[in-house]
Amino acid sequence: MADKRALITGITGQDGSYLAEHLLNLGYEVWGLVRRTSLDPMMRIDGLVHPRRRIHIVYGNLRDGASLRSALEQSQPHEIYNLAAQSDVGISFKCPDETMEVNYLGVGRLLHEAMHVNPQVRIYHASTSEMFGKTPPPQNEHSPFAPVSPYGEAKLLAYEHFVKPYRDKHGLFMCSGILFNHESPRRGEHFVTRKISMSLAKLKLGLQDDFSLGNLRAVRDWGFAGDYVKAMHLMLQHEKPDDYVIATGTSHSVRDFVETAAKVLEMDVRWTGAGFEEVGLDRNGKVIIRIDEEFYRPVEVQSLRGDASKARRQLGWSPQVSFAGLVDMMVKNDFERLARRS
Ligand code: NAP
Ligand code: G4F
Repeated sequence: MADKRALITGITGQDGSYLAEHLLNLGYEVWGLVRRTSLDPMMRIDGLVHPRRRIHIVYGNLRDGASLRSALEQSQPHEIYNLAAQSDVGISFKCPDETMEVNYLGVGRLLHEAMHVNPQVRIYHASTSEMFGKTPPPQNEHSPFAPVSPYGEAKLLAYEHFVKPYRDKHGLFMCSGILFNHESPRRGEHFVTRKISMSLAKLKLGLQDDFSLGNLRAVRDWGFAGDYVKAMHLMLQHEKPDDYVIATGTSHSVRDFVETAAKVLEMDVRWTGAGFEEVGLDRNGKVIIRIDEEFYRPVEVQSLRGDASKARRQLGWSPQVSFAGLVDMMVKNDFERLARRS
């Protein structure tokens, strides 16, 4: 029997899959909270590394306190990783109520039940660089929060109204990871990096003619999800609970991502036109990328670049995969998978 049990909410998501693998490798007994409509948590883990029976499934929903109580009583975790969220910033403008319900109130429900079941439990909570919003880079733990999206607002409310008070007033061991964008071949297909890697791979294979993007000038600090889940675990092993920025410290625009990804497939992209009329052309002058207002946000976080020196100093954490390495990994994975199918 494993010495340590961990409960992961959001185990069917990108981070949940990498974290489950990491904890299983460390000898943890891993429990995952899933909804009735959730993906099979093993779908992202490919079923190769870990047999399904090594993840214990409990049903629950951050919208439902009783389900969380029952999941906690069943799993009796030493560590909880709260990764569950409505995690799509663009969708948060369309579904602000659901975003608040899960990303803000859901956190309160979980902490309330966790405190009741075991006040000694250690909890990681997934905060986000989206909370910095308008604050210019580089952003660290002392930078002011200034969210511009319902997603960022909900995450900030959860941090201020639940995470900090449960830690500072009620003595719960709570860490808030302020993670900058992290990606992987398991990234949801509606996030921009995966949309680009998939679309270019399809173009290369002749499975698609073109695709549309929104704001090419947005700048993000993109790291590899497999590196970032290790930081989550390290936070809960530290002597005291705290907040940590996790980032690479380098940033690139969406346009850079497209160009770097195209090079991996030996494709050229040449840009012409401006604003919504701008297009990306291939080497034969054919339009392969268009700009569509639909993919613009009502308000945009223009630029994110994190300073993770506190995590480096206190946790000994540093990212291992570079921007070029990440793009290469994502594009090749999509290309090879699609090529096998076609
Ligand atoms: P993701 O792939 O979108 O996964 C989200 C997970 O949340 C899924 O497992 C989903 O389960 C679950 N979920 C959604 N609503 C739920 C509810 N009401 N009750 C229970 N589970 C629910 O997200 P991710 O990229 O792994 O991100 C993990 C966490 O880190 C999120 O909290 C996100 O906001 C935060 N974050 C992510 C990044 C990033 O760049 N990836 C950066 C900063 C912070 P279903 O399968 O049932 O839909
Ligand atoms: O990939 P994105 O949708 O990620 P975004 O909005 O930065 O949010 C992600 O990172 C946050 C951390 O800062 C997480 F908290 C959150 O859960 C999520 O994981 O968009 C990245 C950028 C944006 O500026 C967006 O406007 O790409 C721009 N973009 C341009 N064209 C697009 C598109 N984004 C999407 N999703 N789709 C497009 O076609």
